[in-house]
Amino acid sequence: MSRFFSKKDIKEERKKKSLWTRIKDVALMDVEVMVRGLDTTSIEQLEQLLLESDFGVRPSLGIVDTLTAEGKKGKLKTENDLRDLFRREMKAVFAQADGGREIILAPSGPTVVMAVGVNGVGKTTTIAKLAHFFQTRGKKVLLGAGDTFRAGAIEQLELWAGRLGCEIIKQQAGSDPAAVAFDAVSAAESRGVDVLILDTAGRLHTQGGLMDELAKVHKVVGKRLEGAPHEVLLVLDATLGQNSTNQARAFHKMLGVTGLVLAKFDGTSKAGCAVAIAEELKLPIKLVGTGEKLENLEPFDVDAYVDKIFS
Ligand SMILES: Nc1nc2c(ncn2[C@@H]2O[C@H](COP(=O)(O)OP(=O)(O)O)[C@@H](O)[C@H]2O)c(=O)[nH]1
Ligand SMILES: [Mg+2]
Repeated sequence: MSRFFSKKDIKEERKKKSLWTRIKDVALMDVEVMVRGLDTTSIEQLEQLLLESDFGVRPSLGIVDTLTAEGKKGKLKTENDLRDLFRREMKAVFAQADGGREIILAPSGPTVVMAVGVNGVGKTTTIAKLAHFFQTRGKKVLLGAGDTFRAGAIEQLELWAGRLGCEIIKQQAGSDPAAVAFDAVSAAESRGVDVLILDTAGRLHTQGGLMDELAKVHKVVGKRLEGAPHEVLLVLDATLGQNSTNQARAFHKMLGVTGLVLAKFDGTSKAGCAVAIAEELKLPIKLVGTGEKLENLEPFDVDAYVDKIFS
C-alpha cells in the first residue's frame, strides 16, 4: 500500500504522530500480538523508531530486549503494561547518573559556577538565565566575563548584566581568562556575593591548547578559593543530540564536569536525546533551556520528561 504514498508523505505523516502513538502502532496492533509476543519485524521497527528518535543504540536495544522478554513471559497484556515498561526503563537510565540534579552550593561563602562548552551551544544565554534563576531566589549574583576570546562576548554578557541588574567583572578583550576568573572570585568574596557565574570562551574538545587554558582557569579558581568551582556546568546543544557526547567526554576528562545543561531543548524533535546523553556520560542533566528568554531555564525533571514522551 505504501507505494501509493511518496517517501516524503510518509515522513510528514510520521512527524505528525507522537512517538508514543508510533510505538503503539508497531507494538500494539492488536491484543493478540501482545499475548503472543512481538514478531521479528515489529521488533526491528521498534528499534528503528527509538534510534530515529535519538535514544541511542544501547538504550534502544536494551528496551526492546526487555520488552521482548517481558512479552514472552506474558507480562505485557495492555497498553498500560507497555507504557509502564517504557517509563521504567527510561527512568532507570537516568538513575545511573553520578550525583544529584540540584545545583551544588558552597557550604559557606560564594558559590562559583563555571559554564563551559563549544561555541554557540548557548553558554552565555544559559549563564544569564541561571543568574535570573538565583536572583529570583533572593541570591546576590556576580558574573565573570571569562570569554575574552570571541569578539563581542564581553559586551554580550554586559548587556545581560545590565538587564539583570547584577555586577560584572571584566577585563579587556584578549586578556588572560584565568586572571579574569581570579579577580572575579576575589570580588565575589569581598562583595559578599552568593553566586559567581563564570563565562568561558567556546572551544572544540579537539583543541588541545584551548582545553589546557580552560584547565588553568579551573585550577586558578580552586587555588583562590578552596572547593571552587563548586559546579562545572557543561552546556550542550540539544538539537545536536547524541553528537554532543564526544565533546562531553573530553570536557569531563579535563575538568570533572559536575552537571549538564541541555540548551535549546525547545528546538529538538529528537525526543530521546536526553536519554542517550545521560546513558553515555552517567552525568546528571541538571537544567534544560527552553527558549531565549530569561525565564526559559528549568530544572530537568526526569518524571515529567519521561511522562511527556509516553503520553
Ligand atoms: N531556542 C533556544 N535558543 C537558545 C537557547 N539557549 C541559547 N539559545 C540561542 O543560541 C544562540 C547562541 O547562544 P550563546 O549563549 O551566545 O552561545 P555561546 O556561544 O555558547 O555562549 C543565541 O542565539 C541564543 O539566543 C534555548 O534554550 N533555546
Ligand atoms: Mg558565549
